[in-house]
Amino acid sequence: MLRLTQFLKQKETSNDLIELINLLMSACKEVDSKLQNGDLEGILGSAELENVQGEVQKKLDVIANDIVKLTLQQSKLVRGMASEEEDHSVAANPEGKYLVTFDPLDGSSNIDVNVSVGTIFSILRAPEDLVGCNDEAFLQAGNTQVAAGYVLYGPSCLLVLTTGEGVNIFTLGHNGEFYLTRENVRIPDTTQEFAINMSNQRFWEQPIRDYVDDLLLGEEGPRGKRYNMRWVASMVAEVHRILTRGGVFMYPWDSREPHKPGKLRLMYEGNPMSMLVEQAGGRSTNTKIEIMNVDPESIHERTAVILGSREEVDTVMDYHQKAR
Ligand code: AHM
Ligand code: MG
Repeated sequence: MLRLTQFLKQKETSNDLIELINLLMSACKEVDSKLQNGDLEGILGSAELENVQGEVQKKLDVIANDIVKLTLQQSKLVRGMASEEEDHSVAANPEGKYLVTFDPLDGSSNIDVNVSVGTIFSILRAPEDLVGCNDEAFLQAGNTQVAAGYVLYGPSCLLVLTTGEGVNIFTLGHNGEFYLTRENVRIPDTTQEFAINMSNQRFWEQPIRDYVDDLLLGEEGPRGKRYNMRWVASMVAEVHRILTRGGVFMYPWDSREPHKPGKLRLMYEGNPMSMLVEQAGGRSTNTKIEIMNVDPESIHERTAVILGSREEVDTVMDYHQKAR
């Protein structure tokens, strides 16, 4: 079986990018080991702190953020980073050529119930004329990402990675090495499975309500087939299921906090997941345009997210277009 570095070398990935991905993986392995110890280290539960987005942080949100941040700060390659758990971008090496955005522990409401969580990351180039590091430097559309991926801390610890030439999956062995276990993953174009938090139904816009209503009608409805539903409340687990067997994931805008365009964040959730999904032949949209074409205005910008099997996402878009 090919090791991560061997595989990336075969694909002629640059040495710098290989070094950065390996560095990120060294941080993720540390996060994995913390998660495995859980209560043995007394690190479950709330940190009783709030992040910049007003969300209560778990102890492990803070620990994972510190691990990834301190690891990346050691690298000569990293100019700076933007994290879900940091108010502003954090500078690293003033000469570094890459910017990294990350959600250190996505799906963290699942930590205390021992359900899968993950680290999501996106790698961007530092702009040529950038002096030092600032938040504006990160405001690049998702279609400029150099690489993106996530590490899923589940029954196996997996790296799901794209460097812009398809999506590949690596499994962490007991020897601390990631091995290539699935090459060139493709999302089926059609599906009979959807993922959405149904408890928000009354807050959705009409097109999403109509679309989901029609799915629920099954064989008797306009879609003419029966749909299954899953909701883990952990985007990494959800996207991983879709990469594995197809499906559509939706976290649409809703009227609970009408001034926000959605719950999920563009720079370290929407964009990297969209790159993975599109590289695997799927589609990802905010219901208006493809997510990776959005010009970001702030590092913690929110977005509606509809992603997954291409034909199903097309159908969701049809419901929106008909309503316009
Ligand atoms: P987090 O980054 O604070 O964990 O929030 C993001 C998570 C996603 O992983 C998941 O899709 C969503 O929030 C679940 O939200 P909800 O609890 O509203 O269903
Ligand atoms: Mg998250």
